[in-house]
Amino acid sequence: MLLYHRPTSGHSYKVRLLLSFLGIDYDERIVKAAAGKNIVDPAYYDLNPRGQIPTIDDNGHVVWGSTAILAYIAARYDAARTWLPASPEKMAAVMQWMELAQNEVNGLFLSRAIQLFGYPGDLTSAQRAGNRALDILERRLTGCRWLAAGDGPSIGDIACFPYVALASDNGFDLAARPAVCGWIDRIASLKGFAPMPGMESLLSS
Ligand SMILES: N[C@@H](CCC(=O)N[C@@H](CS)C(=O)NCC(=O)O)C(=O)O
Repeated sequence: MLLYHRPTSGHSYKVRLLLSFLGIDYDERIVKAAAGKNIVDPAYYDLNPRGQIPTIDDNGHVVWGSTAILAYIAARYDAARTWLPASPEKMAAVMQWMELAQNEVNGLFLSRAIQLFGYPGDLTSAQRAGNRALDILERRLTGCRWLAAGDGPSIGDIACFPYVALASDNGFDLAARPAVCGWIDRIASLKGFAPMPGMESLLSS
């Protein structure tokens, strides 16, 4: 498998984290960025029409976007189907949290990207969405160990994890959300966990 990504990209890190949990080796192509935009060869748009990362090429089968890639890898390579259960009810429960990851949690991404990487955007509305994401997660995780089924981690947890775990870097108050902090620690203690840049402290906590 070939992964197009950048080490500082949290969306790409979701894919790297699942591959790490599953123990799957991959090759990589680093896509460089300037002022919040990927510097991409025009041919890259044949792989990913949005010109974004992540994208994977799995033996000639191309998938773009972290949600689709996580679902593809879990369905194809996790024989036990723990990361994306096959039952319609459990699969839907996981996909609900993937939806949160692409909506409210994306406010955490945008806040970070605007402040640290010069992305264009409305910081106030990104922060509002980010705080809403943290409040929704805090409510869910008060009394639940994992986002979806409750009996183990899923790609829903992975999809929400990166920008939540990095949120205190750019002004969000994680200490006020103890259930979210406990969930971050639970993910960081799973076998195969590997941090992205900015998360190294999780290894020692
Ligand atoms: N919804 C997409 C978002 C991907 C995304 O925004 N990637 C960023 C890097 S973290 C990117 O490629 N930004 C550069 C650009 O949009 O040109 C996903 O989940 O894969």
